[in-house]
Amino acid sequence: MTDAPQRLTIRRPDDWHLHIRSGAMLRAVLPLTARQMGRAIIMPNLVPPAVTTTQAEAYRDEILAALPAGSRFQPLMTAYLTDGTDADDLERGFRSGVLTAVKLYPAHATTNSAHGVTSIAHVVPVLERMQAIGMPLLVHGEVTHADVDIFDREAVFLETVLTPLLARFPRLKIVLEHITTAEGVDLVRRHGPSGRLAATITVHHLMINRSSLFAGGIRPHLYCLPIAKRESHRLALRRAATSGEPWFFLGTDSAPHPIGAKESACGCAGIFTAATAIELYAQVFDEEGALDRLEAFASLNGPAFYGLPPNADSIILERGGCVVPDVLDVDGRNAVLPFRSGERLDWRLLAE
Ligand code: OTD
Ligand code: ZN
Ligand code: ZN
Repeated sequence: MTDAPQRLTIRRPDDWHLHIRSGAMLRAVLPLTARQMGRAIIMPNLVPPAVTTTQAEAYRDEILAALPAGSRFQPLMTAYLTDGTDADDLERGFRSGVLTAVKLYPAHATTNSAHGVTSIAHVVPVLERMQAIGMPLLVHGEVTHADVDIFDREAVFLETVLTPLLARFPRLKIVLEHITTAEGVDLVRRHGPSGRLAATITVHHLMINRSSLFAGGIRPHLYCLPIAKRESHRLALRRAATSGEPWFFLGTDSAPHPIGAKESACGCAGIFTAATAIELYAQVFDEEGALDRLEAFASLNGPAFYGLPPNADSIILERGGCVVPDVLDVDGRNAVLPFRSGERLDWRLLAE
């Protein structure tokens, strides 16, 4: 115990998968991420979704206007792929620096994904263009057919959609977002070395399994998509995240909803981890005896995959802990419940 590090200095991390919404919710949640992360890939599943370069640019301007004074946080924008997406528009957005990537949601796979792609066949010309210009495709990897069990949706997607996609587009850069299964880990390991496939891993999927959703009663705040899987999958994800392999990196998928929308007869999917994201990841890496690999996962692997430099500055984490805020007020009427609300964590991010 005596040689356990008390302090950890790492390059400033980035969040390669984040939902921050718009309006009052954006203004409430954004400062929490901006305090920790240098950059974040901003998910486009607004209502209505950000589909075009112009819409992504307007959303970026709203985010920049909501940043605390002096913040150097950089939002990296994505466009929501639809059956009707215009390849010329995406290319313009990518070349002008407005767009970093394109997001593929199978129609109805998750919150606000009704406009998603109904079949890969409909977007072949767009994917060909992205492959040609080196624009990454970010994938929500679940099939949505009602006859596929919710716990099997990722594994079936890997087999029936992603594997053919990898074969059809051998040079397209793909990020399999928020992986939740051992099968996902295996596929990324298989294709990671060629530089065309990587995965983000959320901290909640490193911390909870499907039994956690029903521990002592139904736990709506632990409901997210893809849904947490059984314990063996959680352990495979922990081994992957802490392995140091460059094709796994940090993406919280922090997805805030008002408490009333979660605690409902039909509660929304999404877990809000942004308030203490890096502290939660640090705890997992510490538990796995892998604190020396946190920096690669949180701060180096993501930029390398996206072809960006790591952040120039650093953060300091200190053992001794912090308490997760109880609730986050949004606008006096709505509030969000952070993951592990009110609980003590082992690490604390030092203020600048
Ligand atoms: N999953 N909730 C949301 C998105 C993600 O699939 C996702 O990326 C959301 O609320 O936007 C969720 O459970
Ligand atoms: Zn998703
Ligand atoms: Zn997401």
